[in-house]
Amino acid sequence: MDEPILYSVGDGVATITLNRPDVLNAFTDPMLDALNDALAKAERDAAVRCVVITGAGRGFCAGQDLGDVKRREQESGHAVSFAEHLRTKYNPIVRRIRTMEKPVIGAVNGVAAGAGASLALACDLRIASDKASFVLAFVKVGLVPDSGMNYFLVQMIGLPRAFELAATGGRLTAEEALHLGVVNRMVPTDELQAAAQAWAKELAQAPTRAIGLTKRAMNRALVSSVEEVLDYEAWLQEIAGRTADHKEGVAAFLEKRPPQFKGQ
Ligand code: LHQ
Repeated sequence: MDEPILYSVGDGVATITLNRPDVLNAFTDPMLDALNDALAKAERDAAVRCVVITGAGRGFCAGQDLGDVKRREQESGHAVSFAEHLRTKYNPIVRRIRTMEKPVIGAVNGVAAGAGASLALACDLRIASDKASFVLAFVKVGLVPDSGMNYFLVQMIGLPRAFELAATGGRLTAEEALHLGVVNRMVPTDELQAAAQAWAKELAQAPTRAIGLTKRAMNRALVSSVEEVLDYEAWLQEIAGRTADHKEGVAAFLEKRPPQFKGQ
């Protein structure tokens, strides 16, 4: 059987591919576990300085595999606890992406629906194929947006638009998502993987510690006062100022040469 998650590393970039293309990479439990393991591996590996998450085939991810939930309920004779499922399977993935001190790029190759759209929005950056779309599918099956969707989408596009999409199960095309700032870049489908890898490689050569600390700063800023942010920035800058990459950046500037950052 094909692995539900593929993992490869090259040029400082870990590429994680959701790999159930026949069902648009809908999530099963083994796949969620494998995704969490792959993210943990990328997080731990100092040679990995940027992560790309993408999908095999024509879809990015269609969210929870609805057939799988039904099968499990039939087999066990009782309802699956969605709260437990989210707390043990989905939330740790979202949390890991948000707290990992390396940039994570979502290379959205096609439709991202339900929790698959949440996964895309949890990434730090998104590059989308012009054929990609984001579908707030939850309400179509009588569910609430989950896996961080309520947080990310409201942050990105504001409450009125986010609520309308969630309440109607609406779809954002790649072009609309680009216009609204939900995706950073949009490219033709056949250029997506090369463009995502080129971007990731560039980020993998940047000062990784500073990027990781920036991620911490911005995560915190979303839930803090200006006063708290100012203080936290000072603290983080103390850490960044002691890194080898800071010293290298300054030396390279003064010597008028390109810097060689090592992620340390
Ligand atoms: C699928 C799926 C799928 C199984 C496409 N499952 N097979 C929920 C519950 C519990 C806890 C955790 O959190 C969640 C959060 C969620 O994620 S809820 C939302 C779950 N996802 C959905 O409701 C999306 C369902 N899929 C769709 O609405 C459409 O497939 C989209 C809009 C994604 C794509 O439409 P099309 O491009 O027209 O493709 P398609 O519908 O023909 O799908 C292709 C195949 O993939 C098809 O199989 P088949 O054997 O007919 O070729 C679908 O059945 C299968 N598939 N999504 N979630």
